[in-house]
Amino acid sequence: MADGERKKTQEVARRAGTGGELSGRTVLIVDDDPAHVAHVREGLAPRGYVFKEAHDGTQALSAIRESRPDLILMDVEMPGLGGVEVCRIIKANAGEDGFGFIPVILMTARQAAGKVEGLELGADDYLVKPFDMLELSARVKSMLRLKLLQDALVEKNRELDRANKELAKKREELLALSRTDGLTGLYNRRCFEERLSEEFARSRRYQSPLSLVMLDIDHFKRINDTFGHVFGDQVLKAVAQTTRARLREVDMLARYGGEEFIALLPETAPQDALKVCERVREAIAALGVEHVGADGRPQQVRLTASLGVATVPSNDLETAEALLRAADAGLYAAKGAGRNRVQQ
Ligand code: GH3
Ligand code: MG
Ligand code: MG
Ligand code: MG
Ligand code: MG
Repeated sequence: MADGERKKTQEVARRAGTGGELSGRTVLIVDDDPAHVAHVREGLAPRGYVFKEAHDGTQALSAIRESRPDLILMDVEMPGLGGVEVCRIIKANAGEDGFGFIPVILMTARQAAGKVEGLELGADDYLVKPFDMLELSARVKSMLRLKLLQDALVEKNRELDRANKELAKKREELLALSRTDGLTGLYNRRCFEERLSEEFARSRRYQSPLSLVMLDIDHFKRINDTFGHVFGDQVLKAVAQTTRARLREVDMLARYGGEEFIALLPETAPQDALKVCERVREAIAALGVEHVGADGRPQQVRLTASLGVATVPSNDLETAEALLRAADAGLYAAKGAGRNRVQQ
């Protein structure tokens, strides 16, 4: 029910001296006999509930859908859809995406017939007409208390669910953060090393080629010294982006250290790895990173990088460390041979 309506009813009940957390709760009375509905309403009136009425099972179902009552008082014998059948439908839809838990008190003129069946189907209580109004009132009260407790539990569960989801998200974010290099957004060295040992093992098992590339920016110290550290950082980002764009999705690129990058190329034989490295080298050499000087004039700063590459399986590379060392040796040789080149 609408908050406004509930407040108003609570206020009325408070003034009438009934008050309490139960006033303003919605009670749906279902009976094909209007006189009986009126009788029940009258009997419960001092409690300050909000009443809804239905006069057959079908009406009852639409009233439930519309007003989500906190309690249903329902006649068993009605033309068409009977109370027991409606009860069955309510209880079959008691899930969170259905009606939720709504207590049902069945009312019937019959003595024992239908009583057991109704309770078996999930009716929460049972009254035989004609009943004592004080007893009805007391049972309604206790059922509503149950409903309130149940609602609180459901709400608590939802809160827990939300908190759990939030935690899982945070965990994911932290995990991603722990794998990422803050400046370039590439994987960091630790993450790379984990992946290297996995890929190395896989390459071993399936005898599939695995290439490892080490890339180091040439004379990076000069760039820093000439244009400043902040600009140097921009260059690192540009190199990271350019290199990443030249690799395949399955290749892993990481920042290995200051101005050193490292790439893992699964299923890549020496000749293909060379081609990839050449492509990367050319792209970096063609890159111009814009620097705006103190005089406000922009300038395209050019740079180059050297690359070393090694591939397994190979007779003399028995471990992932050996593969790393071989690529590093290639890089060292590329530097020695004049930089801006690839060495296998
Ligand atoms: P070489 O061609 O032999 O590689 O020369 P180099 O100047 O690139 O090599 P060196 O190892 O002498 O210098 C690397 C420089 O990279 C020194 C260091 O200050 C700088 N550097 C390392 N990490 C960062 C960083 O995160 N940002 C910036 N701007 N500079 C960095
Ligand atoms: Mg009836
Ligand atoms: Mg160095
Ligand atoms: Mg360098
Ligand atoms: Mg270096």
